[in-house]
Amino acid sequence: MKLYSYFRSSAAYRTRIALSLKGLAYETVSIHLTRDGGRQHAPEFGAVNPQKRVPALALDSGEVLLQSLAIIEYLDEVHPEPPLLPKDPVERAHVRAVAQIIACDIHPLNNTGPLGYLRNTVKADEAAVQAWYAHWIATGFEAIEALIKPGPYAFGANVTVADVCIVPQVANARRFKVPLDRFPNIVAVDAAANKLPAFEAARPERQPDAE
Ligand SMILES: N[C@@H](CCC(=O)N[C@@H](CS)C(=O)NCC(=O)O)C(=O)O
Repeated sequence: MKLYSYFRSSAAYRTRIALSLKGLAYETVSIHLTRDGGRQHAPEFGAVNPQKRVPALALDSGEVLLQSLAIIEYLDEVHPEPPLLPKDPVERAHVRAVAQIIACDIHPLNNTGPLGYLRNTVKADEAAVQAWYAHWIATGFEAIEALIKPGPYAFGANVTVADVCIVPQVANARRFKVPLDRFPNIVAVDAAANKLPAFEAARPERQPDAE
């Protein structure tokens, strides 16, 4: 398999964690999201992913999968061990809710496109962009803090898609110096997950394209 990735992309980071947890080998194809105006916009990559974003996972069959949560659920269905979603439908819904708070409600507002729009079109200064970034993380994290209980992972003794999404979002928060002292559950879950080799291997600084 080939993972179209960028070391700093938190959506790619989620996918790398899932691949590592499943023990699956893959080749990294780095798509630099800022160099040359963003190499995701190159026609060759558009032919792989018409949405021009990472991650994309090219299967050995040549089929290309998009969207981190769709890719992760595909991996979980085809390689069920270890499971990343609980069997109980209610617990599955709780896990997916936390994953979606991050992937659907926090991350899209803090993504490259909206931040570029704030800077270049709205003409917001860096302090305003930073405040925007911190605001959407804090809003989403307030909900997640109330929904999880370190056990040591977000939903008990087994890693789930919730942890797979929390760790990269915490890394983004730290990179942008967003205070996390109001979120002890999230910080504890992040620390527990990061002790696992699969999470360690997926870290941005461990990637072949890390700068
Ligand atoms: N919802 C998508 C988000 C993918 C996404 O937006 N990736 C970012 C990097 S984290 C990207 O490729 N941005 C490039 C751009 O917006 O031009 C997913 O979960 O895979």
